[in-house]
Amino acid sequence: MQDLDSLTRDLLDRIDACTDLAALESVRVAALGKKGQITERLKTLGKLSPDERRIAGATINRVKQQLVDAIEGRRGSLERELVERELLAGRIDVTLPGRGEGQGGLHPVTRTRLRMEKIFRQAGFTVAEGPEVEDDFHNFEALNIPADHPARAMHDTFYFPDGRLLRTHTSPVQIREMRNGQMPMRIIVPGRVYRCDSDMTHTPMFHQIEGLVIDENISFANLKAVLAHFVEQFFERARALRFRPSYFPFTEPSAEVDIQCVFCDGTGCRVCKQTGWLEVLGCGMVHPNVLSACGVDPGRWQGYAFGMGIDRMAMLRYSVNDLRLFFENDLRFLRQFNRG
Ligand code: 2U9
Repeated sequence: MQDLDSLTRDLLDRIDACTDLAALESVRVAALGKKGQITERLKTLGKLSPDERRIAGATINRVKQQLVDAIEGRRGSLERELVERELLAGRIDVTLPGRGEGQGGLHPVTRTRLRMEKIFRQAGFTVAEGPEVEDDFHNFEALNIPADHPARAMHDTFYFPDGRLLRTHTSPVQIREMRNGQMPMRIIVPGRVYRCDSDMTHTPMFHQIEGLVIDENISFANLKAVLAHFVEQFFERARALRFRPSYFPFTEPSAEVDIQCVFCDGTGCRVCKQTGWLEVLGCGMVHPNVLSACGVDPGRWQGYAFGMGIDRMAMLRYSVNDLRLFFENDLRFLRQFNRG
């Protein structure tokens, strides 16, 4: 058994010399694995006499236990060293500044809508809202839009199978307000509207704001004053307005309104195509048929109405030359609008 003693010492030395867990595992396999040196010795016990086997067996098993204990002890200290090394390497520097939470912000179209609402509120308007899914009566019929009008065609309006539709303007909200509300009335209606249209300058969903004022003795002069005030407030500067005769089924007379170009002050540039004017609004005096459809007596009450695209006004305010940028939700684009 002399060589078992030196084998044991040799194995214990190798265990002590291990500097990592992988090396320790290979010593364990070499000693106690299926073909390990100690395991091989246990296999030879069968060749001995019962007396010799008892003594030799006890000795080898004692050595085996000694090695198991030594390996476990070494494994424990190697694992502790590893944890300590990792803690030291990954030490938390509590003096570092925090990473901070990125702050969200309002979409430029929302900012523009809120700006417009504020200006009109200060001018005595209240904000009204209504459903985006509408019926034929509120979206067309009551607005004096006849059954054969092109706006009613499938290629201009999104219809549901049951005949309802996605509103093509916010005007049905004014119809609902007039049929339920009290006169006089002074409202603006912002919201999403839908048209079956998609190209450089049109998206299937866009945002509109419309205004409606109904009172006694209302004239086109009141309309001009309110629009001039709005444009001055919105662009932070008085701008010349130009009214061009136009046609809408729900207003008579009707006009399209141009403002002096906000980029060149009317001298002519790329944005206004050298005309000095930008078309921004539609408006007119509410058609008597529309008042009648809402149970409002056209003999007593008159009104004016106007409408404009919020997205278009946001493009002018922020000098954005492609409408689609507002709908792609690219954070690199949107982050530019959240600086105060
Ligand atoms: C009622 C009566 C009249 C709303 C009006 C316009 C003119 C108009 C367009 C501007 C650009 C829509 O976003 S746009 O494409 N709108 O030109 N809208 S008058 O007239 C009404 C509304 C409701 C009861």
